[in-house]
Amino acid sequence: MHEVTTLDFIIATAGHIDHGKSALVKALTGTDPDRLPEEKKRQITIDLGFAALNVTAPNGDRIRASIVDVPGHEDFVRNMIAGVGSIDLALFVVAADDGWMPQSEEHLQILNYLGVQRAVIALTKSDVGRIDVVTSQIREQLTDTPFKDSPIVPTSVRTETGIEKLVNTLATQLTRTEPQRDIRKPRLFIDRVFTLRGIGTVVTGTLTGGSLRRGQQIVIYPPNLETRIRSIQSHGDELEVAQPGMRTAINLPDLRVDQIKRGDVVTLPGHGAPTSTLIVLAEKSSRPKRDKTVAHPVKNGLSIYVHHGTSRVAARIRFRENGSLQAGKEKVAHLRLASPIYAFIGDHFVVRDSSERHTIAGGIVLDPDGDKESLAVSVTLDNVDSLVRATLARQGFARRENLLSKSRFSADEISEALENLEKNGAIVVCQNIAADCEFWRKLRAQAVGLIDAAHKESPERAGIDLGELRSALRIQESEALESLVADLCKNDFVRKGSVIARTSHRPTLSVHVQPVEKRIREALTGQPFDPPSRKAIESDSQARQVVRFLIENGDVTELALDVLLLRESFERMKSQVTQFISKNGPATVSQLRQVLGSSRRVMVPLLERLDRDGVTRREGDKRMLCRVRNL
Ligand SMILES: Nc1nc2c(ncn2[C@@H]2O[C@H](COP(=O)(O)OP(=O)(O)OP(=O)(O)O)[C@@H](O)[C@H]2O)c(=O)[nH]1
Ligand SMILES: [Mg+2]
Repeated sequence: MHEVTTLDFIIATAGHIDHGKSALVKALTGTDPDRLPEEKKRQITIDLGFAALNVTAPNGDRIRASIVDVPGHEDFVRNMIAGVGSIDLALFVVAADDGWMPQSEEHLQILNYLGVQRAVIALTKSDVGRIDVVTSQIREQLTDTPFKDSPIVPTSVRTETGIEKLVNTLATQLTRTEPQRDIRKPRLFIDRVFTLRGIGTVVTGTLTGGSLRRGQQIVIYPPNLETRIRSIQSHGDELEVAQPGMRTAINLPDLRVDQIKRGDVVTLPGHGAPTSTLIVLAEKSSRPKRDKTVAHPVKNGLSIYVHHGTSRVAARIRFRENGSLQAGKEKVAHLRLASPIYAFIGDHFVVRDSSERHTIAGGIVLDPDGDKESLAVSVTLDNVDSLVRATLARQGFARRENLLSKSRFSADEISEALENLEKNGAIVVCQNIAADCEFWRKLRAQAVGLIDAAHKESPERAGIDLGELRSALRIQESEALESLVADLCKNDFVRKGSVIARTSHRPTLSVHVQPVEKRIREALTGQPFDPPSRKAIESDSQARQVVRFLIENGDVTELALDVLLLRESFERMKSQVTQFISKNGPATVSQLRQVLGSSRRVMVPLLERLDRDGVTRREGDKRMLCRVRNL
């Protein structure tokens, strides 16, 4: 037996001005979507209107559909696009008396650019029109579009013809529509912001990608405002949780109305940030156009408006292979936006000209964090495995938690893909880093080359400093270096403090500097407790190299910047100091200096060192021994 479920969907109207969209919404739902006084006065729709349609599907499922009613006037296409950004089904309206008109065409293209796959066509004003003629005109117009097989239902709000049939047709279509996915990355593109007395700021929008809960901490991008949801409503009903596919109103009492605007996005923190440079796959419709501006290719470097979600942003478009974008073609392009947007991989957008009179192209986001160097290849955007591989192939590597965070896949789906791909050897996963195999192999080989070169060039050194390795490899992220080092240290390499070396590497001085070493050892042995200053010993670069080697190897102790002692001299001094004090009681620097035959220059840092090491303790101008702790 079929279990009855409740499904939430979003329908939006579309179609030329005066073709009867709002009248139809009223006939379907009882709600007049034209709510602004100016709309009532001018009898046109200016901004978005909303209504609820609850129906029972033929299989018994309850369908809660929200209808977004859009304006048809050419001056308000911008508002129309804001209304159709995240919809499941278009209610495409063509009046039987007028037939196909300019905004029928423009709205169709907008829906296509936004990837809307389903539509029901209402042939309105059937009481005054030519049903057969216009029906075949519509069929012809829809050839080669995703709506080519969409049902056409003649309606009239005057005679109430076809309204019931339209409701049933909508219900049937929606039962065939996949409900919106919950990937735990909710996004609510804000379409209205207002304030209610005693309640405060309210924002509304269509929820996609995940649910929002009362009391939840949210962030609004791009202004980057963090706040809590006080309450949630959908079509006037109080809700604990709003689901994807719901028209949603949320009360944000801690924010002022002027801090938020249409186009901003409500989401959860932790999934990337808005950006203003994007890599996209731009497309231009092949539909024949008499209007030159629309038919004209999109030129490289053109100033445009990008409509994404409910936002509209000025931008400049540049194509990867220069040239321009011809009708019927698609091209990878770089968008530089005047202000950032919060876009995901796979998001659709619409491009309008800078005068905002024409819809000239559309596209899909390939990389929301793209820069010029990382111009993308086209990939299968709906397959998480291929998206992971392509992203890593393009970027080289990524931190696991950042990988595809701005995509239409959940964190679990991405983790699973990483595991599978690693198992199959298609990618490398090391600690927190996921990397492209070829990239990682090259990076590793480069690192090995640098380590070997360091051993060869400076055999006296313990290895290569990690900071040096990082800058030579040009790795920005410290986590990537950590993973690389961990990977190298699995075999053949070893990390010692901030240095990495081959396990087999034993620091040695090269033959030609051995006389220098001899001279230095002699200098330090001559007067072991009061040797010459470091400056005197490090007379040239070879001497400096040897001193560093002797310090790294522990043969020489660096007491102070300018005071070097042979390790054995240091140990002897230490034991003579302790012996003297234990025999004679606390002693001054001067006493100890005389007993040991040293100088203040050496004695002061020596005693400070012994204090630090917990051997001696200073009291007044005397040193005493620290009590030996029973360990
Ligand atoms: N004869 C007839 N007139 C209709 C019908 N539906 C709507 N109209 C009339 O057409 C005019 C426009 O209707 P609206 O519903 O406002 O049209 P719209 O498509 O919403 O217009 P915009 O939102 O401005 O694009 C109104 O005067 C309606 O009374 C119909 O089925 N038959
Ligand atoms: Mg209207």
